[in-house]
This record gives sequence, structure tokens and C-alpha cells, in this order.
Amino acid sequence: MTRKFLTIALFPAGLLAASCGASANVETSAIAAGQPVELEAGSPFAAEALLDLDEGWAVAVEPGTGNLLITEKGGTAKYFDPHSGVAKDVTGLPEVAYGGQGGLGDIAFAPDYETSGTVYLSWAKRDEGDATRAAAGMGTFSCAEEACAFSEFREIWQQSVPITSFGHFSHKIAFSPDGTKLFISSGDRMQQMPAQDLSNNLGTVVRLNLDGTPAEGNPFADQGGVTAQIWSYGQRNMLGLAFDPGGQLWALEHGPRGGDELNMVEPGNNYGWPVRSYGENYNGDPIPDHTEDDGFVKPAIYWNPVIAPGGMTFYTGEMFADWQGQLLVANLGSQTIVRIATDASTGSATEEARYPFPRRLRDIAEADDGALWVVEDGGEGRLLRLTPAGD
Ligand SMILES: [Ca+2]
Ligand SMILES: [Ca+2]
Repeated sequence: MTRKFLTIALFPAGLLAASCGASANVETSAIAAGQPVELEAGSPFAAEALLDLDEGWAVAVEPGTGNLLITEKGGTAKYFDPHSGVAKDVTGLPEVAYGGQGGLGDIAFAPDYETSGTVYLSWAKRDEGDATRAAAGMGTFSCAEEACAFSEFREIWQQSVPITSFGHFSHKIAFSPDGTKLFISSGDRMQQMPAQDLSNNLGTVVRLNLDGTPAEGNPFADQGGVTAQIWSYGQRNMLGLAFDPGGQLWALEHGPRGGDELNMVEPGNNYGWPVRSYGENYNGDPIPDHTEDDGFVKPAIYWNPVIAPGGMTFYTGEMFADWQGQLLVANLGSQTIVRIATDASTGSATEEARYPFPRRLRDIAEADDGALWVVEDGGEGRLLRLTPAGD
């Protein structure tokens, strides 16, 4: 008798379809051993590598099982059961425009995933000629013995203007804490001024219903069209987008040369890009710094030199209990995890600590047991599991 058959006997069909990894860890919840990864002396982390990745981009934890879905920039994804150590390929993914910063992007389990099986993805999509857009879509995710698949996958959102560039897609996904709204960061595509032009959705955070339509109550809803999607604007390339445990949304933005910034995202706010920045243009042209009277919302914290973020998550677990409520950012350029205390009552933030890693880090997520999953960047990246040092 196979384990799969046993699971069918135990669970209603709908639940089985939704949480396809449930059969793998009915009997054990222990995490498979990985390869130890050496970190700097004094690091609060012990690290193990559990899986090799080819340009891993985003990691999400499956509700109910603790298994992982991991995207790879080239257009592939893996479903990984850390208890058995088995990774399965995923089919039914959208075709991506791969190159530069573009490819398969973020992945997020729907708020109702355990009953619907719905998973959201973002990607860089080829338009006419060499033009591209960031896009997002949703489909039903399920697994069989050998592989997993998206069925009925459909695009539900895209950037309103195709741009001939492979940069600044952003396309990070977050859901409101009540599970009714979908937020997507939409980068400026290296075009700068579209971030100040509300007739397009570049350089913004958009707030949508779960089917991709503009959500009711958006600040520019009365202007209709794509403008009705916009929640905030004047933003550059946001590779962090997450709600804190109190329900406040934050976005972490790559600055130009200098000037990475964390912003507390609120409706209708203009965060100033490209008119104001604590960084300068790559060609050396200065950009005026934010000033008190510049009319833009200032960052909660900024970095110069930059940290070059890849992804972020607010920590809520028990393994690093002292960090509950704080923001953990996995960084590319600085090859660090930065720990930040945020204060939504004042819109401020403080860097508490910075932890070096041997490679560029692309994404970070909290495991069910309070450990951390971290995706290394690049063609020979790894999935790391971080637990407290000395445990
Ligand atoms: Ca700004
Ligand atoms: Ca400046």
C-alpha cells in the first residue's frame, strides 16, 4: 500500500489537492541534514545547505506542510520537502523573458491556499521586439509522485507600459494581513520619470483584489484606468515588500549609486524617486537629497554605501525570540543579512545588526519552526537553513 493511497484515505479530496506535500511528513517533521556552511566567527547563525539552485530568486513556505516552493530566474521552479530532502520539478509555469534582472520572479501561496491550492507568481514577460514588462499571475498548484504542476495558470496583472530594458522589474508580491488584497511592487524599469507619472504603474506599489483588478478604496481610484491600481509611487526598484506583524506595509528599494531606502508604505504617498535620493546617478550626476520641505515622504532608513537587498521578511518565530517583530533583509551586494527594528508609529527604522555571509543572498523566509530559509544568488547558489549558532 503506497503512502499516497493512505493519504487519500485519510483526507478529503479537496484538502489533498491543496496541500500536496502533506503525505510526505505525516510520519516525521524532522528536517533532513544538510551540508554545513562555514560562517564568520561570532555569527548568531549555524548554516546548512540543503539544495543546489540555479539562479534561485524567491522562496515561499507552503502553509500546512512547511515545504518550499523556490523559483529560479531562468524560468524553472522546485518544490522541496526539507523533511525528506526530495525536490520535485514544477511544470505549467509561464514563459519568461530571461536576461539581466529579468526572468521568473516572486512566488507566494494565496491566503486561502489550504482550501484553494492557489499560488501566485511574478515574472518578466516578453512584449513586442525587445520590450518587456513585469507580470503576475495565479494558478492551481498540485503534486504527483514524480513532479508538481500549475494548472489553469493565468496572468492577472502587468506593467502598463512595455520597456526595452531588462532592469528594475521589482515584482515582489505581498498579501494584506486579512488576506483580501494583493500588493505588487512595480519597478521603474530604469526609466526614472515614469515613477512620478500616475498615468502608468511603473515605479509604484499597486493594490489589487486577489483576481488582479484594482482594489476598492485606492487613493487614485477616481482617475480610473491603470491609475486606479496605484497605492504609492515615486519608487525605484523594490526587492523587499512585506507587512510587519502589526499590519503595516514596508518596501525596500535599491537606490542608484547610494541611497537604498526602506519606506513605510501608505496610500497616496510619493517617495520622491527620481527627484530626490540620498544616492547619485551612475553617470555621476547628482540627485538632490531629501529635505524636510521637499514635499516627498522620506525613507525610514537609508544606506550609503548600499546594502543591495534581494528580499526581506519580518521575523515572528521562537528560534530567534529576541528578534520577534524585526525585519530581516537578505542582501546581494553586501552579502549580509541586516536586522532592522522598525517603528510604524513614527515611520522610522534602525539597523540593529549586520551578519556577513560567504555569498550574495537573494531571498529569505521564515520556516514553520522559526528557522530561516535563505536563497543564495547565482548559478551555483544554495538553499540555506539558518538556526541559532551553538544549538
Ligand atoms: Ca525616496
Ligand atoms: Ca543625492
